[in-house]
Amino acid sequence: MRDNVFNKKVFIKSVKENLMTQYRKDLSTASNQEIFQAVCISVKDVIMDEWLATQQTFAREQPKTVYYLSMEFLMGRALGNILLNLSAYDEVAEALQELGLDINAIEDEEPDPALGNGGLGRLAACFLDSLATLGYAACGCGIRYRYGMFKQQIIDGFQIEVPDNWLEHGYPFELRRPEYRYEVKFGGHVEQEVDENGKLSFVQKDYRSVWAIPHDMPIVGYKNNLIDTLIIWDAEAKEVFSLDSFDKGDYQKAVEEEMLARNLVDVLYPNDNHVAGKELRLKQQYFFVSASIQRAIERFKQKNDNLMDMPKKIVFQMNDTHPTVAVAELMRILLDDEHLEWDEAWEITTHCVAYTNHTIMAEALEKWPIEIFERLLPRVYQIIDEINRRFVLEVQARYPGNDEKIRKMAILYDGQVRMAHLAIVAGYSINGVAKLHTEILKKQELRDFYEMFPDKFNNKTNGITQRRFLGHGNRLLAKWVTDKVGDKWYTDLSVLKELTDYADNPKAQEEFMEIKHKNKVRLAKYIKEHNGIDVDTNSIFDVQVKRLHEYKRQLLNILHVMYLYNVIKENPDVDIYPRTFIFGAKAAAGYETAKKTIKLINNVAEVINNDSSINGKIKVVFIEDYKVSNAEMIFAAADVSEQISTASKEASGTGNMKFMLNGAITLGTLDGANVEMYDEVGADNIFIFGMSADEVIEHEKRHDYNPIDYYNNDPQIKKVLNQLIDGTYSANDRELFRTLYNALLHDKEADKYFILADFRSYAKAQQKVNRYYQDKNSWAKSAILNVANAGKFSSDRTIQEYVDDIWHLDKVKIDNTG
Ligand code: DL6
Repeated sequence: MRDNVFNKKVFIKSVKENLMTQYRKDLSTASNQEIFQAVCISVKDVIMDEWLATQQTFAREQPKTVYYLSMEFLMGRALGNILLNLSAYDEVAEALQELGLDINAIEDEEPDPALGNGGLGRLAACFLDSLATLGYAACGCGIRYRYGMFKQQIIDGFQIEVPDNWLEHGYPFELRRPEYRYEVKFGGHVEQEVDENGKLSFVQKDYRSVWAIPHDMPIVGYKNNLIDTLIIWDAEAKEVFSLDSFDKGDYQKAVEEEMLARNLVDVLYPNDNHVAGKELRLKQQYFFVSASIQRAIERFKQKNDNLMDMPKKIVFQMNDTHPTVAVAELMRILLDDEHLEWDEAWEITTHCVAYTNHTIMAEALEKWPIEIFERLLPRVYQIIDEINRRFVLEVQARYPGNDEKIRKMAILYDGQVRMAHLAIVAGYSINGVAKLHTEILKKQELRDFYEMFPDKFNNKTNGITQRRFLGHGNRLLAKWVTDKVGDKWYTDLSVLKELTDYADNPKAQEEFMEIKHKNKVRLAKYIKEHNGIDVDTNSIFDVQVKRLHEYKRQLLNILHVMYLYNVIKENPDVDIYPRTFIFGAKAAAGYETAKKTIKLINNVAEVINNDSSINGKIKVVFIEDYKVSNAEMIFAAADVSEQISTASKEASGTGNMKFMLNGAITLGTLDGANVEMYDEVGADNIFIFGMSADEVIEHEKRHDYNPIDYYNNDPQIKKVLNQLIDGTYSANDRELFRTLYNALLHDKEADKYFILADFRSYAKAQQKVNRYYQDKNSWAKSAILNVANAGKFSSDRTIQEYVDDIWHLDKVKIDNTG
């Protein structure tokens, strides 16, 4: 079937036909966007067959399904990835070439569906890829935001946020499914009614509601004919108001419902590791969670009549606290719609929901004012109240007279609903995303819960899909790896270990560095086109790309660049191998310190890049609009991967893994998954610096850190900090960066992320990088060993662990020979 469609002739014919039927154009007149759409329609034809076959198999075999509930899915472009997983990439590239078209140019026509902020959303996307590839029944459930993560423009060094209208041309791979719509209700009040059997029931009255309309996106497994589904929910008004109903009492209601539907899914909140606490956000959460659970239960009931069997067929994985209202919504449906008793509903719920924690940043743990919750979701709130009442009794029984425990653990406390507590009380599994992170959860953040429910806690170290981040993003290296160890790595990344045999081989080293160089040339071209900066492709490409957050310490990196610049200016002959410092980061729109850091990076770039006296020894580049599609190219070109968060703060990181897989050497702290990367690759092939997590936590407990000491005792640090306020990087404006200066030295929690404490050790590690790179063989050896030891960090491994320990799914085989 596939062979036939991706046969060059057949494919070309189909693309031409699509151009004709869709646009009444031929190749000579069609735009690249139109050709992209035509190509996608041809590809979608193939997908449809396999998608249907998968759904039919699922319907027949009824495998247990994981519903991955996530506010964010940062999918990145689909076309290239789908072609790769269908094993048709080369054929389609050749076919397009015959038409005089470059597949890269066609791929560039696809908008990045940026329905996520960063790590958490991208992880969800990698997980779906792995679930489909490993042959499991999975359904991602999220929101079809009309505007995804904003596009970033850098104007005069400042970040400007531009709306991301990703649906402008229509998205070719989505399928609108109005036949599976569900009603989601907000507001009103709850009344108790007694039915004919004398049973008490709770009914929500005077509510406003919307339709949740699913749009299905295909998640194509790698060469296995299996296609899972990502459902993204759109909101539509239940009744479209019309002037006809002006005189009817329902006019006001119709207008409100129309407004509710219109605003509900308009935009993704652009905050990473931070909650804005907006009422609309809670509406979004409830909206997609309610619709997803209704869908899951309806599907279940089509083939099963005993709801008590639900845990055998369904698991809801709650991706962080955002979807944890699922606990109460599932209870509500089981109690009110399915008329189960509390104990039965609780039995089902507590065997169907599991929770992943992705952060220990206090500001990211969601809490909602009870007032908002009760007003917006009155029945759901009643249920949470009851869950809380029962849980508090449990705590009292376990710790009699210990009110402190209740204060720390209750779900409702101090006028707030603590969503993480709700998830932990109900969830049968609670996992962190890297070993260190899970240990911190157990010993610090969630210590009381761990003491009470030790068996619920487990670790699942994150992973990434090698198919996108090596197979698609770095085709040269992918080919080299396949030449050396065969192509099994596409589905079993542990085989990369066999590359160890090549690490010392000079020829392999040379080939490897040649590929790295070609990828650097590709990125340099992109930088030239987008930034107008010429970079030296023989320089070290030292890269930090990720969301901008103080704990990730982009500020440490740029302060070090400023320090290095001072060193070169003072001693022009100093031994510094040419280095290009590359940054890419979006800051949440309201996050002033983060935005100032972006401005600082750009201003430093402006000064350094234009100083001919340093002979181009160092350059600084800020890549605008960092996103999945340019990330693939950036990882491939990196020599050094900056993973320099304050130890204990980065739950895992996944960018670190993508760099490693592409043969960049990590310069990092012992934080998140860096710790496990260090264990895998060995101390000789990674540059570690800085305080340990325990040291950081100790300082935080003792409140004894004083950054001023570093300022006073280290003249070079002092000089760099003074340059923030002496106009060196701000055309004599002494105020522009004063907030950054104060944040490091004078604010209440000055240097909260220990930048000055780690500065010297970072600078030393950077010096090591400088020396090591000049020993070409050693560098190449270490880089190859990074690839060789990246096997553990495949999301296939992570997903298999979720399946074995939490989800217990059945493998499904799709026979699509028909
Ligand atoms: O688990 C995925 C990803 C981790 O790799 C990052 O370390 C962590 O910061 C991120 N967490 C979040 C939390 N979001 N909120 N809100 O994005 O998760």
